[in-house]
Amino acid sequence: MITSKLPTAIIGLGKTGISVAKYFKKNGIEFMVYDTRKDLEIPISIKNEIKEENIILGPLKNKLILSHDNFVVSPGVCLEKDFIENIENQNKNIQTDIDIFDSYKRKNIICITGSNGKTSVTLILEHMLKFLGKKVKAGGNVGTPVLELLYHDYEYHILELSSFQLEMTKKIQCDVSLITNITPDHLDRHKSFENYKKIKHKIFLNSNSIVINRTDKNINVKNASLENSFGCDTPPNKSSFGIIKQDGTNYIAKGSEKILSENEIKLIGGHNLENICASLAVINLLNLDLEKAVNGIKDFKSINHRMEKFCDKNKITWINDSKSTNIESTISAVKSIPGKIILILGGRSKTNNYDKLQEVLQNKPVYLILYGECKNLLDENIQTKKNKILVEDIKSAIDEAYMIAKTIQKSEERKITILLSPACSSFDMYSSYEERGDHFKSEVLRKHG
Ligand code: UMA
Repeated sequence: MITSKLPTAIIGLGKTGISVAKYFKKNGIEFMVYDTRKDLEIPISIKNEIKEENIILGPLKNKLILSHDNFVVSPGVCLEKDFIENIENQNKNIQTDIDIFDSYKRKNIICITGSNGKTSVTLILEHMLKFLGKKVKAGGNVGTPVLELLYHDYEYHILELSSFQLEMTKKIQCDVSLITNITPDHLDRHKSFENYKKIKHKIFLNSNSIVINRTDKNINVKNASLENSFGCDTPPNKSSFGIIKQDGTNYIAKGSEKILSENEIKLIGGHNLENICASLAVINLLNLDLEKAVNGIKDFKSINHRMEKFCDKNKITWINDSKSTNIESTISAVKSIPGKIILILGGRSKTNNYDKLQEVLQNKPVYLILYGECKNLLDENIQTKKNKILVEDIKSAIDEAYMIAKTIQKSEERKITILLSPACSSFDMYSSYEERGDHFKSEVLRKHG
């Protein structure tokens, strides 16, 4: 609990900052909000929660540290090293909304992180728990700030935690924690892959039990048990989850027992079989009804912005995978689609190394449409056998993709998939991958739906 005569500083006036301000107001804690964006338009919706004179816009100055004892930092704000050191050297407290949530010692907390698949596992698990009749809510990176969960009496709390959220969070006490996988991401902020891995592993520090992806060498836990582990391989023991292939069909298996065929689920892609395995490992650890959870997943259709098949007309399937903001995620999206693909890539690049993606694309019948800030970088770094087209924005990408699809169909008469799986962040043109995905969907549906 925060106790100080000075107001607490909330840094960042986005979803997180607003939820912290709302929480402080409810609890009678004085606060000031800082946002580094000078020209930020203050949303009208928060004017009742935060007085305008309590909001300070512009670069964070070291002298503001004198005015506060406590700082709550939003995940998207990357504080300068010397600013953090100054706070710590003066024995002041810096924390996150996750730390405040942690202080409530709620029951049944499941924490999930990973470079890819963390939102999918979070939502699959939430769906399974609801199917089992539990009062459950997912929060954190998935969209609902964690403090919002405190206003309800949930039986289970699922927290999706990004590396941005874990970086400044102390130790989160939870019942189960899970890392889906670790591949390099957000290195511009975290500086090195080693540091990024370390931040991800913080999720295990105060957890009663852990679920690991046994096939991922970047997940390293001393003496980790393979029980309740998951992976894309055959399960090594009777309480772990994995995939068994038989007569050309993939099955999710617990030990040697096949419990779900890939043909029984509506989610697209091999990576989703792994995501289901991870979720089932958690259900198993919580001693809940596994058989019923397996049945529950059969009617789970898709996840917004993650391999979301939203339009299927005139033999053209449109898939929104705007959530794929890194190479690994785009690779698994491309691998999971049979047949011809028109792939829309672009946005703000997070890397200069596209070798792995190029390798996969070379072996698939893929037409590329490159858009946005990094289209030339992508053009220089990815060579494909089929056409490559460079356009300015998503609207033009849709027009070009449709024209290519129609031209292919004239000569070949077959089904084609148009996939937005950008492998880059959305920040060149949008405020989030959600906004990018929504724009893509609305444009496609307006013209071709
Ligand atoms: N801001 C600054 N200085 C900065 C950066 C941001 O003042 O250097 C301000 C912005 O002007 C803005 C506010 O901080 O007003 C935004 O705060 P934020 O970037 O922390 O974003 P929130 O709106 O609070 O949303 C955050 C997560 N965003 C990020 O981590 C970037 C959301 O994850 C999360 O859903 C939400 O909290 C609720 O917990 C989104 C995300 O993009 C989905 N996550 C990244 C990802 O998935 O790759 C990590």
